[in-house]
Order: sequence, then structure tokens, then C-alpha cells
Amino acid sequence: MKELRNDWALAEVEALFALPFNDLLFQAHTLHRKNFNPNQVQVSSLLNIKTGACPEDCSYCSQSSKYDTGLEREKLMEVDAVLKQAQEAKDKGATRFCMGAAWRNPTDKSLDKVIPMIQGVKAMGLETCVTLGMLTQEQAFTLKEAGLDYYNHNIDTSKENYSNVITTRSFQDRLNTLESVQNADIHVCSGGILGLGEGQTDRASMLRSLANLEKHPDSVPLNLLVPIPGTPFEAIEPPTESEFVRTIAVARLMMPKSVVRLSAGRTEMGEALQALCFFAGANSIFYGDQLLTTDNPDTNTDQILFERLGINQQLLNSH
Ligand code: SAM
Ligand code: DTB
Ligand code: SF4
Repeated sequence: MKELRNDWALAEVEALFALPFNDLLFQAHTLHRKNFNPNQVQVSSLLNIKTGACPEDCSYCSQSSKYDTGLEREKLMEVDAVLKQAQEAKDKGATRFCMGAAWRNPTDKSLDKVIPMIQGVKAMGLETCVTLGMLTQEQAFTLKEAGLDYYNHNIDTSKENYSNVITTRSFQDRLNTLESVQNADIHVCSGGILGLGEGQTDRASMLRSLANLEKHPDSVPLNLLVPIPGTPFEAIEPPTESEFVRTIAVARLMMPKSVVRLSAGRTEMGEALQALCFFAGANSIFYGDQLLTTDNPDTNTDQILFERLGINQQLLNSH
């Protein structure tokens, strides 16, 4: 059997989801150990460089102009302020700095303002990541030239559930941007959110879309919805904990060499659930007190978690 597959049939993915929990976790963990050090977790920090007033209608998002979420809009940050935050993230032990903007897509003019941020962060010895919405092929090449390492662009949910979540763009728009990013030889970071009213078949379909890309995303963030008051999804039913862990395990089995990130939603997760996610194959987190507009566990809490689980001994000893 080919080691890295991109020809998954939906029924095969559903069959993985249907395995007894312990069998699924054992398989996923076994494969995880073959490809990674199981006690190492990569840490990325996030910064929202432009906040709110986004023209898209993503039903989960605090930054959409379509919903009254009480979020104050802020224009694009100055380069110096961004670099100061990047330095702080580095001092706390982050290895990658991800900058997000509430745009449908960047204009060429706004992209020009992001370039010195990427260059400055890279010069600090951090890996660089940005998430700016849809890109043209030209813009992807420009970002590559600026030295960008990763572009984050989530497919969010299944193709079938997409129009229940977002109507201002299509699933295919997302795939087109991912293709431009891959063409420009920038590492792809793409994943989704659990808790958008999807069922297990949707979760299987979303992972299938990611794993069947020409090349697997290098990084796969799996977010648990952070419910935002004022959005259509403010009171939606979350997935069960075991279903969340299953999704991580299936992602690990389908994309054995990709880094799977346990992303938003960790403030609501206890130690045992996060530990299970790391066992199932998650090996990255967002680290730092803030995500984009919502809280993340503070760095002390994460240091204690890592210490208890014996994760990243090296990082812990040096900070
Ligand atoms: N505007 C750009 C875009 O949509 O690609 C970049 C920023 S956007 C906030 C980045 C990603 O954050 C979204 O694709 C979504 O997966 C995730 N996200 C946004 N709000 C979230 C929430 N409330 N809970 C979990 N994940 C969320
Ligand atoms: C990703 O998959 N999750 C991050 C990052 N990529 C950009 C964003 C999470 C946002 C959570 C809600 C908020 O803080 O606004
Ligand atoms: Fe805008 Fe991105 Fe939020 Fe959608 S997820 S509303 S595109 S900031």
C-alpha cells in the first residue's frame, strides 16, 4: 500500500470513524509513533493584525460585519507593534508566528503592508505564517518571495455542509486558493472546525477533502468551535468529546506525516481530553493567552500541562 494516499473513498473514511474507540486510537497512535516523536508538540503563536469588519458571513466568526458580536474593529497594525508581539511569543517558546487578518482577500496595497511583517518575523528566527483570506496566484508568488513559510486557509467543514455555514464564498473558492499556495511552494496549513452542525459523514468528508489534495497539507488545524454570542452559531450543540478525539485520530491515519494541531477550543478542554488528543496524534497547539479574538489557555497552564504529560522536556527546561 502507498504510504501517503490521496485517493480516499468516503466509505473508507467512514469505516475508520466507525471503529471501536480503542482500536481507532491504538492504530492512530501506532502510526503517529512511526512518524513522530510522540512526546514532542510544536507551538505556534497567533496575532490578529487586523480586527473585525469582515465582509464574509462565516456563521461562527466574531469578526464578520454581518453579526453584532460587540467586537471593536481595528485597522491593520503597525509593523513595529507586530514585531514586538512576535518577540514576546518567541521569548515564551513559540517556534512559529501566525498573523491573521479579517479580510475576504487582501488588496495588493494591503499585502504590501504585510510583507515587512513577514520579513521582520522571519529575521527573528521564527517560522512565519499568515492567514489573509483568498489569494490570487500572483499574490501567492509575492508571499513566497517575501519568505513566507506557511499559509493558513481552512476548508472549515464538509463541501456538503459549507453553504449552511458560509454563503459569501464557495468551497471551491477555498480549494482554488489552496492550489495557488501549493503552486507557489508555500507550506499549506488547512483544517477545519468541529461543532458547525455537521454530522460524522461531514467530518469524514472534510478530512477526505484535505487528504485527497494533490499534496497533504503540512499542517492540519482542528478547531473546536468557540461559540461567539451574536453569531448564528452562538448556541449550537458541540460534538461529544469522543467524537472530537476520533476526528483527530482519523486525521492522523489519513495524513500520517502532517502535523495535526489541536487548535481553538482548548480553554473548554480538561487535561484528560487534551492528553487523549495528543495520544490520538495531535502534535501542535496554539500557545499564548489569546487566539485571534478569544481566549486561549495561558502559557503557565500549558507549561503545567506539558510538564504533567512529559511533553517537550527540552522546551520546558530552557524556559
Ligand atoms: N479571514 C481569513 C479567513 O477566513 O481565511 C483569516 C482569518 S479566519 C478568523 C481563520 C480561521 O479561524 C477560520 O477559517 C476558522 O477556521 C477559524 N475560526 C474563526 N472563528 C472561529 C471560532 N469562533 N471557533 C473556532 N475557529 C474559528
Ligand atoms: C486556525 O485553524 N485556528 C486559528 C488560526 N487557524 C488562524 C484561529 C482560531 C480563532 C478562534 C476564534 C477567535 O479567537 O476569534
Ligand atoms: Fe472574515 Fe475569516 Fe471571520 Fe470569515 S472567518 S468572517 S473570512 S475573518
